[in-house]
This record gives sequence, C-alpha cells and structure tokens, in this order.
Amino acid sequence: MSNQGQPTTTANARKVALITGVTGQDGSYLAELLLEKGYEVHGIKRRSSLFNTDRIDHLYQDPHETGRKFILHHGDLTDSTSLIRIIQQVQPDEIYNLAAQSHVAVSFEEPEYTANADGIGALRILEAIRILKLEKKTRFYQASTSELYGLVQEIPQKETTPFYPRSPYAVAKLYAYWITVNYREAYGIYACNGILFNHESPVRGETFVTRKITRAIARIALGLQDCLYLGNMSALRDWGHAKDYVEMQWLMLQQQQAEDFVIATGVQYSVRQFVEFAAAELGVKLRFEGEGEAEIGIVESVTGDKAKCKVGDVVVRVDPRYYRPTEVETLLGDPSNAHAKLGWKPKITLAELVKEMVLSDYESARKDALVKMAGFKAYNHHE
Ligand code: NDP
Ligand code: GDR
Repeated sequence: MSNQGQPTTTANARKVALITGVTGQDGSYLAELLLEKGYEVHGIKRRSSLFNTDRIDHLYQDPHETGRKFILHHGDLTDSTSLIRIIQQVQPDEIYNLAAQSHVAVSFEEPEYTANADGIGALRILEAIRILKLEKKTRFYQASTSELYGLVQEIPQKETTPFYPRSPYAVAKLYAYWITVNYREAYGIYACNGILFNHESPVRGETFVTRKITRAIARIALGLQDCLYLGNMSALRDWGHAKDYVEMQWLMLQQQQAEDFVIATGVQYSVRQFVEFAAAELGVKLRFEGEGEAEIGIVESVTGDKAKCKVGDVVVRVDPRYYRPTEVETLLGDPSNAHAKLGWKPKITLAELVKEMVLSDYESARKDALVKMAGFKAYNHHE
C-alpha cells in the first residue's frame, strides 16, 4: 500500500536525502522534485576540470547563505572514504544511488571502471550504511535497469522475468541489483531496486540515441548539419520521460516495505520510428540510406545560408561504429505491479516527450546558428 507523502522520520521533521549522480539527467529532476517536497537535498558530484553542474545550476544556492536546502559534496562511487565521510556528515533518511557510468556502448571500452563504479559502487554505499549503523534510519534506492533483461527471455518483461545481461554495464548493474537485495535480506535495510526502462528528456546525455536524434534533426533543419549517423535502427525500446520516472523513485522509498519494481510505459517503438517522430515534429522529411527519394527541407534559415541538405540527399545513414558487440534488441516493460501497488502511471506520452526534446534542441541550434551568423565559430560536439 502506498503511504505517499508520509514522513518516515519524526512528524514535521524535514527529511534529508542524499543523491549520487546529482549532476546527471535523473539526479537533476529528482533534486528538483525533493526540494519541492521540502526535503533538504545533498548531492554528490565528481571533481571535473570543467564545470559539470549545468543541469542543476538553476537549483544552486550560495554556500554562504544560511538555511540552505541544496548542498553539494565532492565524492566518487569508486572512493569508499569519500562516501563514508559524506554519509556520516549528512545522516540521510534516504539515499538515491543514481551515479553510474551509464553508457552501454562505452562500457565495452571501459569494462573494469564500469564494474567498479556501477557494481561495487552500490556495495560501498550499503557498507557505509552498515558501518555507520544507519540500517534502521537510512532507506536506499538502487538505479537498476531494463538492461538486466538483455537477451530476450520473455515479452513483456516484469519483476519475475529472468535476467540475461548483454554488456559490461548490465553485468555490473546485475551485481548492484543482487547486493541490494542481499543487504535488505541480511541486515534488514530498507533497500530496493527500481528496474527502470529507458527514460529521456531535454537534458538527456547527447550521446544516447534519442537525444542524438533530436539534436541532429534540429541541426539538419537549420542547415547546421548534413547527416545523422546511427547504428542499429531496428532496436526496440520502451521510452518514458525522466520527470515521471523520478517521481516513482521517490514513491518506492515511501512504502511500508521495500520491494523491487519495474517502471515502464508498456509501449515500444524502434529507433527508426523515433527518428521519424522527431523529424515530423519539425516538418522535416527524411531519406534513409538505401531508400527512395524523399523531400528534405530546411525549416527556417536563421543564418540566411542555404540548407546543407538538398532535396533527395540521404540524411540518415548507418555507421557500423555504433553497433555493439552484443546488442539488446527488444525491451518492453510490464509496469502493472507499480500501477497496482504504487498507484503510479506515467503522465507524459512519447509524442509529448519527442516534442519537448525536439523544441529544446531546436532552440539550442538556433543559438548556434545566430553565433555562426555573427561570425563566431559554433562547435558541434561529436562522440
Ligand atoms: P547520467 O549518465 O545522465 O548521469 C550519471 C551520473 O552519475 C552523473 O551525475 C555522473 O557524473 C555520475 N557519475 C558517473 N560516474 C560516477 C562516479 N564514479 N562517482 C560519482 N558519480 C558518478 O545517467 P541518468 O541520469 O540517465 O541515469 C541515472 C541512473 O539510472 C544511472 O545509474 C543509470 O545507469 C540508471 N538508469 C538510467 C536509465 C535511463 O534510461 N536514463 C534507465 C535505467 C537505469 P558527471 O555528471 O560528472 O558525469
Ligand atoms: P541504451 O540507450 O543502450 O538502451 O541504455 P541508448 O540510447 O544508448 O541506445 C538505445 C538503442 O539505440 C541503438 N542505437 C544507438 N545508440 C546510441 N547511443 N547511438 C547510436 O548512434 C545508436 N544507433 C542505434 C542502440 O544500439 C540501442 O539498441 C540506456 C542507458 O540510459 C542505460 O544507462 C539504461 O540502463 C538503459 O537505457 C535502460
């Protein structure tokens, strides 16, 4: 049963949350949600040679202010000492472990680091809870993933579907999943896994496929880019909106008993369909490699330049560089358990998600176009 909104600590005491991965997509939405709910929110960020807080800058509070509700700490999931120090200092009621090397393709290139951060990282936090004797106080959320299902065993995938991870990322997350279950059973810690299917937003990392597509479509439409290179376009995914999904992360920590939940929309589309939806949003007609003629039009000439693409040009091509050694072909979640027990249903449709992402990237592309028009160089980052 949901006891939504009920404090787990003393009545009226402001709850304290600690978010790892606060600078990431989900971390930023979750921090915003918890601040709205009146929490004191602590976040762990990594040291970086450049500022890495773009997604949370709107939540920034001057460190010299008193009564701050949003506080950042330097730490790293690969560094136990930093985690123990922060958890000791913060004494959180809730920990959301969102930090991870979260890119599946990159995990094939950095498998050991991914195992360390994504697998052992969860263990380090759970051990810190135990070392600091916070087992009864601190609730723990682990960002588990539909990638655990990997090679298809059952469609749709639910909590009881067997796992078959297909990447170093998914194998590391499998360890984190089970160590979370084990610490719940062994030490009575309120610890749970959210098995989240893909979720996206305008602040999604630019190298994940949805954001790569919406950025490219916006740039093609404005004549800033001539082609979009993708890998496996037949992969099927169940895409939701990150804003909806972080609400569920919070709900999972407000129950009487810790339990693991699948969170998904229950609808799947192919990567190729996502490209088509994004293009339709700006009225761009696409031609895919190996296919017949189709019109490709520039939407708006901010620069006054001619569009890079002419009618009939191929603008979506396959580059095998983006294929993975082992692929996850199809993911479709069955969220009925979360609907029944958490009363949770996603509010934002895929059409709304695509629209929000495309319009946001179109605005950024327009800025780049204006910079270019003023004679400055506008760099496009490539992966
Ligand atoms: P992001 O990649 O956007 O964010 C990851 C965050 O983790 C960033 O803040 C990053 O810091 C931080 N981080 C990475 N490595 C370390 C480390 N060693 N120590 C401390 N912090 C670190 O991911 P999302 O927000 O999309 O996802 C959040 C979590 O949910 C991840 O664990 C992901 O694996 C999982 N997940 C995501 C899904 C999705 O579709 N988005 C679906 C299912 C699970 P920095 O900003 O400095 O890079
Ligand atoms: P995924 O997301 O691997 O599902 O992991 P991603 O967007 O990277 O890939 C989705 C599918 O698209 C195919 N694809 C491409 N992917 C990328 N990144 N770039 C391309 O050019 C491209 N072309 C085709 C992929 O092969 C794949 O099939 C995400 C991450 O957020 C994980 O952290 C999270 O656990 C899972 O979602 C659920």
